[in-house]
Amino acid sequence: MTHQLPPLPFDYDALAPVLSEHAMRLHHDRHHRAYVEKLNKALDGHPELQNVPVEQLLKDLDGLPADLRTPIRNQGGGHANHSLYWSLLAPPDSAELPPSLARELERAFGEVEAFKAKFAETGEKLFGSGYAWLVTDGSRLDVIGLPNQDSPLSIGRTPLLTVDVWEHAYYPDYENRRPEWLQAWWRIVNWEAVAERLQDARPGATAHSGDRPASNLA
Ligand code: MN3
Repeated sequence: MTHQLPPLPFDYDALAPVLSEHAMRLHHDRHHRAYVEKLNKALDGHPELQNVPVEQLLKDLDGLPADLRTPIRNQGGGHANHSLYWSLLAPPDSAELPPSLARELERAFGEVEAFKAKFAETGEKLFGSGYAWLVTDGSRLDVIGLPNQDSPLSIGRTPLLTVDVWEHAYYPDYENRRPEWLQAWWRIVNWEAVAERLQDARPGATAHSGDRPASNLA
């Protein structure tokens, strides 16, 4: 049993012109695949952990065998973060912000535009590679930046929305213009998926207790 690269939930060209087919093939088929392969390699010597969802492993890095902590954090994080990321994207201008989610964002950040400004600024200012995140601890919403492939799950937060600001995520289409990428990116956010995740992250939610497994364990 090994982790599998999940197919994109849309066609490779579905996000154009925000992201080109070329950029999506590179990002999914090369970068995401590499994380999955390295994750499986790291788990080679630990058959007892091969069936554990990667999100589960990320929630307790300190509880892992010492030789697995760094590979799970980096490669496991890379797999979980990309799987989540794809699920939060949709064809340009196809998704509307559900009123319920808009209200939650207003409650936390004053207004939706203030949330967007904080999120974009967090992505712009993140030095090097990483992601900007909208997270919850079960009650309040927060925007944070995390470096590399670090997952909010490892610090006890449930991720609701994220944008990849590794150069590989935007360089083919935007070169070094990260702010331009972060501006265009709003057009491909799958707001329904974000609202669903928030719903599931609430205490007492029945369907899921927070995150969803990214890994195909079949
Ligand atoms: Mn990436």
